[in-house]
Amino acid sequence: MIRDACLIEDPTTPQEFDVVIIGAGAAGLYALHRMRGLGLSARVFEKGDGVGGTWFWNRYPGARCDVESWDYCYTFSEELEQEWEWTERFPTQPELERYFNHVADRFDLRRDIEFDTRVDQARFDDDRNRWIIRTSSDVTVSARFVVSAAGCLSEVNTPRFEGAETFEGQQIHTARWPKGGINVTGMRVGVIGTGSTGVQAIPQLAKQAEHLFVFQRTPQFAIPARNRPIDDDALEELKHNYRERWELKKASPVGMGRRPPEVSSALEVDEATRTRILEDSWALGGPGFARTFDDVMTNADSNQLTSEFVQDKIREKVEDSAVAESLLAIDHPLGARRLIVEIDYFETYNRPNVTLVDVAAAPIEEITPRGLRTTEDSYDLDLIVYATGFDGMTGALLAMDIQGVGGLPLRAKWSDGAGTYLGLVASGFPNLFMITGPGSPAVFSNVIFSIEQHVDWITDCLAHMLENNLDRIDSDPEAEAEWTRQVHEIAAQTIVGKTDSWWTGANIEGKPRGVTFYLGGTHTYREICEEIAANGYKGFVFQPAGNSATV
Ligand code: N01
Repeated sequence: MIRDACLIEDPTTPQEFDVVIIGAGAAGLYALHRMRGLGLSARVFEKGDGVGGTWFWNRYPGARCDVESWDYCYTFSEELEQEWEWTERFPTQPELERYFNHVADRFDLRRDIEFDTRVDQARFDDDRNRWIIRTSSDVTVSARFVVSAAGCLSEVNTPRFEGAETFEGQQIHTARWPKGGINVTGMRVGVIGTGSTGVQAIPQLAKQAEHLFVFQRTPQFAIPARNRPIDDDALEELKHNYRERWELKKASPVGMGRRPPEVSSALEVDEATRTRILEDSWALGGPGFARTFDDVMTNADSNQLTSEFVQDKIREKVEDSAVAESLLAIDHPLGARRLIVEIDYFETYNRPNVTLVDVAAAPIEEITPRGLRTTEDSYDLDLIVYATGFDGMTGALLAMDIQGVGGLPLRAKWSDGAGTYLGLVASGFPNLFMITGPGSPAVFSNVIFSIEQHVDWITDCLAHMLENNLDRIDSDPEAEAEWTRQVHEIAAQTIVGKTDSWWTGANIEGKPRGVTFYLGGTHTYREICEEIAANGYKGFVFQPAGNSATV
């Protein structure tokens, strides 16, 4: 345990911990487990009343993960892998919430988690090398280290529409869906937003609502999930293959246990072979479609051939040709926005109780007491669903008042864009680690696999500090500037960022634009992180205990 760590019960003195962890989602739970393993005292603050993060909050109808269950799970415990039984290829929100609850119980994590408690402020005390953390319960604690596991898609984005406060029905963001659900039977429901969330919720809401209006601003590519139950034989095979899959994930650019594509470019094969490969990939379904060929994300011609294939497939599913064309008026290459994985989405527009409203052509003007008005028409509604996404990557971090050395607010440091070293630390904010922070691969990968890699790296780094009696870690500003430059340079070589979306920060008014993901691949990222640690944590600056000199 670090020298001065102790729990002080005197209410006038802040409780002291070695580590404060923000959030009890996939990242926070694993971080707590590993910090305990180092013998550190840790406290997790979680604003919800349960564990699971994304899978605690996103309870909207149809919510499920679009990474396969056998990849979207922890790998740190073989016992956990063997005892947990996934039931579907793409797990639902309730199944994932059960999984994270099981993990919390199995590893006895709850006793160090304070639920219903938000971190409002974290201030670095330069003299003592400690963070002073204030929570929404007006409690102040101090910690040597802070690990933010606040999530990269947790700060909701609810656009402000004129008149929203006058609406007499119910309005709700998808990530705030109530635990008991909403019975939409007999309701006229309006959904704003057709990203991954809207596309999952729309088919489910359509089954119950009297009428569903979908307000679509930007049509997007979506690939069929081809979800299926996992039978006993498949489960046995899965359990048998977890280790082999782990090796595949480690070698994969997106941390998934798939084999690399059959051919690297759509352009290197004749048309018949290309069509056969695309048909096979379409039949397989799921997010792997974006990697049907290696160069879909980098070569415009390869991308166009793949995009046209998908558009033809979508056209076949929609009976009304005008509706089909509205769904297909896609203004970006496939993969330039997060590829959506769907179940019965396009077929839903063949239902008589579903209307697609093009709000790019006729924008939403206001919300009225009775519903919603566009520049062309009015819609009477009982429920408005905001499937309008999140302030991604930086939103949750900047929602807190984080102040580094000299009281510098993180908001000020990042006012022109988020600079970090490895997506793990930001210079001037010593002893603060970010899990899936801006500048890391984050959700551009199988995020739970990336989370494990981040947490393992942070744990090794803290072990190094304990062994060497080091009190403080910061990044060298030059190393940070160089990493951030590389992040932007690599992004510029791909189609990511070539169109507006949450990926570029364009969905949030006033947010600095730019891709904040490391797109060089999670396998490369992992190697870089390991190499930096092996080279004496190159690019980091440490301070020995009891000494203000840096090493
Ligand atoms: O959010 P989004 P999301 N007027 O930002 C529209 C992950 N995820 O929650 O594109 C009208 O993608 C907006 O329109 P436009 C995944 O990483 C994973 O769907 O800005 N419309 C868009 O259609 C995903 O990428 C899973 O023109 C407005 C929608 O709202 C990320 O979360 C499931 C508007 C927002 O789409 C975010 O997905 C769900 C306005 N004023 C999510 N403002 C799985 O694993 C916004 N919109 C399956």
